[in-house]
Amino acid sequence: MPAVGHRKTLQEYLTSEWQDKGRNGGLGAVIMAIADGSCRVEHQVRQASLADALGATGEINVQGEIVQRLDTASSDIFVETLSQSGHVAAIGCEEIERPVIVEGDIADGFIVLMDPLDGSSNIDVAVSIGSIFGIWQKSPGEIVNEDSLLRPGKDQVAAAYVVYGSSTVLVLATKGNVCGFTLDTESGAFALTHPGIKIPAECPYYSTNEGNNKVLDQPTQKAITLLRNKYSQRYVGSLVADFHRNLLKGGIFAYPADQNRKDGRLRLMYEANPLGFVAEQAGGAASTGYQRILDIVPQELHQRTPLILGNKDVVEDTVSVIKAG
Ligand code: AHM
Ligand code: MG
Repeated sequence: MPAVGHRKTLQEYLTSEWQDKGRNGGLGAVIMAIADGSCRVEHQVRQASLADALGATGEINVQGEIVQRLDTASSDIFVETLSQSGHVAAIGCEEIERPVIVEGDIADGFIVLMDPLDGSSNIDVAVSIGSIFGIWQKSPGEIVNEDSLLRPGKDQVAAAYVVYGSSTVLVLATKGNVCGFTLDTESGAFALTHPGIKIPAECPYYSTNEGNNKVLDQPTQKAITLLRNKYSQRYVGSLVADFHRNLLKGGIFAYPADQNRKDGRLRLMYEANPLGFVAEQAGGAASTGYQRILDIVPQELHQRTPLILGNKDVVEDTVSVIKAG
């Protein structure tokens, strides 16, 4: 008997919970395409070392970063499952320079922006990594082109991420609701294990790359010093894993701009927007230090942003220190 037992599977959850709320069936198909893709990615991640599938491809991506073989494999898998869902009109991907415009007449189509495998530096060393997705709905009759992907994060209809850790968990956020589903590797089904996620009021942790401290400006150094003096540090170096822990346990993640990364390190469309949406729906907040992440009107697909993410009051305090200068 599968470990899923009495728990609702993701498929059952989408059918029962979403139908009542009159949600468009297309969004459920997009979520199942993400779930199906992540099962395949999970398998590749677990088997990669045995299959000699680790290491770099030798290519540099549009971000100027070394492409890992699993980055490419994950990107290919999700482009395939999302394209075949019949409800995705366009896909933007951290690993692909130009958007994938899906052919065919998709009336109630969605636009998905994704980081197919987040945590590049941890891929080869068996440390938690993940996949991140932001989902927007196109207007009925809208002809989708490359510019159609440049939508602010506040217009997302849903966001999701999958963490491939000691267990594989898919977290799904829609307006006012965040739920987590754990993969039962025997049956291949995700089962509801974390209903109604809210970031705890307590904030035990801060997560930042302390090695960057010396290149931060003075106000940001001051803000990080305050976090350091108050909270315990936890930093995996995979945004998905750091965020997932802070979402469930309470915490703040900060990757600010610095002298070497004037626009920050992380990507607005693939990382900050989806996780900012999840955080807000769970009662948290996401900011650049000066502006709410979800209010940013994107100028280009691969743009970077500073990111301060997590418990609302701690994000607000940190932002006020940075703004005070
Ligand atoms: P990636 O999408 O290429 O993996 O890069 C993003 C990752 C995040 O997961 C993580 O928060 C950050 O880069 C870590 O950066 P650093 O090694 O500079 O601390
Ligand atoms: Mg990433």
